[in-house]
Amino acid sequence: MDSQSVFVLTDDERAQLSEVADELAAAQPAEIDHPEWMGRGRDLSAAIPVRLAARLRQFRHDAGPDGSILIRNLPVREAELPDTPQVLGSVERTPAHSSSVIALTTLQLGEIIAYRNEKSGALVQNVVPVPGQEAEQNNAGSQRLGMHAENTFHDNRPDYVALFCMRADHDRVAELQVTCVRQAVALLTDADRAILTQPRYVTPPPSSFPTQTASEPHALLIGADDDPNVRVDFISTEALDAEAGRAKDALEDAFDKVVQGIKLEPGDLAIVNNHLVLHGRSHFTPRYDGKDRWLHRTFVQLDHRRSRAVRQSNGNVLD
Ligand SMILES: O=C(O)CCC(=O)C(=O)O
Ligand SMILES: [Fe+2]
Repeated sequence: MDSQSVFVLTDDERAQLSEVADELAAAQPAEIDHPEWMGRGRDLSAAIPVRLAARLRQFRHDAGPDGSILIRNLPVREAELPDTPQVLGSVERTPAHSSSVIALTTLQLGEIIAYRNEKSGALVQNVVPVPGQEAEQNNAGSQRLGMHAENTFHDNRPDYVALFCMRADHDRVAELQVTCVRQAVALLTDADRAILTQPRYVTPPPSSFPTQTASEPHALLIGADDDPNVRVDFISTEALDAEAGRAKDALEDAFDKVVQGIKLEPGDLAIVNNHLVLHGRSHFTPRYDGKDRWLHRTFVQLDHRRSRAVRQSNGNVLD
């Protein structure tokens, strides 16, 4: 990654953030999804180390050449962690130190959101391997997970996806893979770029969203010619005609050429701009012994008004 995409907390900053996380973890009512707990989190997000807040502020303005940031040396109390969960749809409901760290940091970036149909609408979610799900193209699997923008089908896709590592995989081979459209588009022909900016693609919802319908036809490259956004999920986005399909294949090749692997370690938080970056994961081998790879995940939205019509009572969960 570009050096500006990696931000390492000093040990003093880590201790400061750890203290703020303890305060949030103790806030009442002890329910992450309660509006009052989240409200306390917004307040306390102003007390994170100022250098980290400033870096997040710059990242919000411009996500840089990688479109993502890797924050290292965040506090994780490894000795106090419970076993890695092993169930489908695993989420955090009761505040703990680690869930408070990701909540504080990502509330400084924007509003944390979730989807009612996914992970039961919980605002802090777990990414863990689940027995029997190994081959599934979702975050409970452990075979290679294809490159995707998060919730590509949805009109209110998250602006950022944040992944906070508490445990690495046993063999230390699992890589979060990220690939940025800012590097990929330079590898495309003008003819392919022109096709990719036309609404010649649809993306169906994943099985976890049973009540949702497929997207309207959409382009894969959107906005500024010299710095477009990307909207594609190579697991599920379908071309509507053969020529559009060939351009999608060329786009996938371009993204594959500039992909970067990040072996997340405990205390690492990767935040990707979901308009510029596709993410996926390499293969790894879970043991289901309570010590498997374990990430917390949050989604962040910048303009909360944009989704108000699908959020009841001005809450943080989208229908
Ligand atoms: O396991 C990972 O590193 C990423 C999984 C993923 O795509 C997600 O949780 O959104
Ligand atoms: Fe994902």
